[in-house]
Amino acid sequence: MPRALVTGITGQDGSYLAEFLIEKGYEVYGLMRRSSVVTDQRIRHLLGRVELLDGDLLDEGSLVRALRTSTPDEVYNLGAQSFVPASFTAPVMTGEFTGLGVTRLLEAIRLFDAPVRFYQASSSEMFGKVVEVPQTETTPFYPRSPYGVAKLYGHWITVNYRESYGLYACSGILFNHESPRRGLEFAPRKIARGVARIKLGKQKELHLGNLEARRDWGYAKDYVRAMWLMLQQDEPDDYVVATGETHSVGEFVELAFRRVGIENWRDYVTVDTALFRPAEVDLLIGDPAKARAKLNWEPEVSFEGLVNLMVDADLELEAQTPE
Ligand code: NDP
Ligand code: GDR
Repeated sequence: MPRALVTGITGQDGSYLAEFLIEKGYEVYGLMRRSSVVTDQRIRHLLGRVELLDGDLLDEGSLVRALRTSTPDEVYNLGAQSFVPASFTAPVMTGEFTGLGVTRLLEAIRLFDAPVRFYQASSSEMFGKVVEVPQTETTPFYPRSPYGVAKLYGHWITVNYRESYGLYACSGILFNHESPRRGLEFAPRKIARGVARIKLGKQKELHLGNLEARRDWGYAKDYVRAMWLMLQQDEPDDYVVATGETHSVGEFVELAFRRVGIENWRDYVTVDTALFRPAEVDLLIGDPAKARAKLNWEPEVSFEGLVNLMVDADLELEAQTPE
């Protein structure tokens, strides 16, 4: 039975990846940091099928212990401070979690001295103020937030450990991916939930920031499959994972309202400049040709399919939740 250790198992991707690996017959271990509040909502249905280990990307010793307990074949480093606006208000902490955290884990793996395969959750935010359209594995980086800068460090330290120590280490440059399990503060989930609540009469309007920004949005379940595929190849490498389509935040809003039968969506949306970022990423669109050719990976859910499934899920959830 192959064994995997997943950091960030309580997050959106961690929960889908854990499900995917269990289905593949893996013994799954998840690193979970202590909290005074409950953080296992996304993996509660998996309790008993995943082994949860106490640990924190800030604490090297806890990473060493997690490796010793799990003796993994594969390590997926999904843990991070992943919300871009929070990185502007907490840039140093973001650097610690999202940047240096990668080195702590890589160093723990190097000293553990076993043939572990490593996946790093890198991000299209590294392309930031894009210098090439669409973005590929060879597009130069230009991050626009402390988060993007921290992820860039995580990307290069992964490449460096591969080249310096021969570690099987891959950096997956994943573009935005969403699901009903997405955190409430990210734009697509905020929109899906807001639209559902407006439809049900629980909310009057939706406050959003920049509606012009464009993203390449996919479905999280499709993207965790790509993570796993990267670790099954003969040689470690870096891959862009994207749909190859770009849409504006405004388009996401329009489709979401349409899903619940509301066409005059502008009547319900207020643009709040307080939600604008100090530096914005205006346009992202990835070219997944390498992932398609080498990993045989294809996204299965379209942009409209994603909007619809997210709105439908939030409608169902909100209908069951008393105010
Ligand atoms: P989430 O924000 O949903 O999950 C982040 C996870 O990291 C949570 O489990 C969180 O734990 C954990 N975490 C945070 N800080 C620490 C720490 N110090 N030590 C250990 N664990 C920690 O992110 P996603 O699931 O959406 O993303 C997964 C990864 O992929 C992240 O690294 C993200 O930056 C990256 N990424 C995401 C993309 C996306 O579109 N979703 C695109 C590209 C990259 P807790 O529950 O305790 O907060
Ligand atoms: P992003 O995702 O920053 O791309 O990072 P997010 O959904 O937060 O923003 C996408 C775009 O929408 C605009 N926007 C708003 N964003 C939020 N959060 N809230 C709003 O009200 C709002 N209104 C407009 C933003 O300005 C932005 O342009 C996500 C994260 O998951 C990262 O961890 C990951 O690395 C990247 O995707 C790829």
